[in-house]
Amino acid sequence: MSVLFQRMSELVPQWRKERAEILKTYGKEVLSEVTVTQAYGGMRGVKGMICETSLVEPDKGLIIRGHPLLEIKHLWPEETFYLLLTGEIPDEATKAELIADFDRRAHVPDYVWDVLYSMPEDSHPMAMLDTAILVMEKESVFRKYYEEGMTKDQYWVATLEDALQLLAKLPSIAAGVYRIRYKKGDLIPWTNGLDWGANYANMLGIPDPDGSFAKLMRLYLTFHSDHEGGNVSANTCHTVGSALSDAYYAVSAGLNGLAGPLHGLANQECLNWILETMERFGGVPSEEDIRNFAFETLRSGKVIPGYGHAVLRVTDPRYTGFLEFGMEHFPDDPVFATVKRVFDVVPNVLKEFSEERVKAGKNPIANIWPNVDAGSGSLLHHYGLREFQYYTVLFSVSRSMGMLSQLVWNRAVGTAITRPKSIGSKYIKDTFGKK
Ligand code: AMX
Repeated sequence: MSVLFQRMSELVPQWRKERAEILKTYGKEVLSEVTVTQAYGGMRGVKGMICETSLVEPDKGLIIRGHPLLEIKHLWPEETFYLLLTGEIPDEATKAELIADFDRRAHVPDYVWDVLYSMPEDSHPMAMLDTAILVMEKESVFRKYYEEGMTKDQYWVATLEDALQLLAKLPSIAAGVYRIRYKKGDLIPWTNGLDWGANYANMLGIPDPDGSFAKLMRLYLTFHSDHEGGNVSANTCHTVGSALSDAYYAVSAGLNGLAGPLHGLANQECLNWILETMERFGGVPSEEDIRNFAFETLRSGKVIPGYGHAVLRVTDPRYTGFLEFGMEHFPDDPVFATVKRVFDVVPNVLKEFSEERVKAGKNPIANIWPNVDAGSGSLLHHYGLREFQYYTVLFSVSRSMGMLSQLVWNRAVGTAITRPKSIGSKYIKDTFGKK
């Protein structure tokens, strides 16, 4: 048995005990009240689900299992996945074991490539990725064992097995999607002994003479891995998984949500805005140029992409980490230099514009600081990865770690099927109209 399964076998009974004690002691306490605005407004801020893998604090950003992100940015994705699952950072031997375990599981069945090659040439890369995951559903050991009468206490074991199989194959599939969709030539095979992030970087086929693209991929995969449980992809994966649909169904569903423009697509819009600014001013714009262009964007009724956040109220630490990477590796890259200069200017522009909005009776802009998407695209652009539609696939490979570890945890503690109560507008008028 691998160290991961061994450690999980020790932890799962503890988690179950803790859950039972919490429910017994605090089961009747009230966590959240829900206003009518929240019910109409995407349940924003309603505390109604449990997620142990990570937390997003408005004033700190992403915290994975108690570790603020920038304190663990050195972790490789394998270590991040182990941390998400167990709450512990693995030692070097365990990390090496995980890398070897992915080697054993990395082979992608031929039928996946047949399906991908037969999809329309103009398919969206996210549709290709999600289709590939779904077509592999027949490999699910969870479904197989469930049909054979597996007992509930074994659900997490079969789910973890599915999770490892899927994760090991995702870099090859995602890189394959890139090479097929954008006609980059033959597929590049998985290299045994190379880690998950570096393997993905290598299979994309992006030239990487100094190995820094592989470093970026490791950072990127760790940074996007999880963002607590309520975001669209995690929440969708959780809901589908709560019906005991297996990991292939659940992750594919979650990624279909990530494909939406309000979720995983934002980073391509950010890069577009940066490139538009550069095109307008013929290179790296001055601070004054950026200020004028930002106001022009806002006054035309558009948002400044990459700024603002539903939860965060400070600079996203993931943005900070990416900025540090760019400063270390290519501070003079014009697109990166523009991103940095935008950061020096746009928060003040948004502050002023927010004040104008308030005077006009509109909502303030709750967060004037950059989110993760403000900078990541410029780093990918530097390495020549310029097929913007593909960026969400990179995000997907990473976010699958978070979704899968949440799924395993939920199976381990036996979270119930999701079933919030919905009401109609009549209920609201009847109930509150009488007041
Ligand atoms: N530029 C202009 N206006 C903005 C703004 C921005 N960057 N951020 C927020 N606002 C506006 C909102 O559109 C809203 O206007 P409205 O009341 O007229 O509809 C008002 O400020 C209040 O919104 P909020 O409470 O500050 O934000 P929110 O929680 O409703 O929305 C978000 C959050 C991210 C959708 C919003 O900040 C936005 O559109 N940002 C730009 C797009 C972006 O960067 N998206 C990526 C998010 C990160 C991710 O999930 N990948």
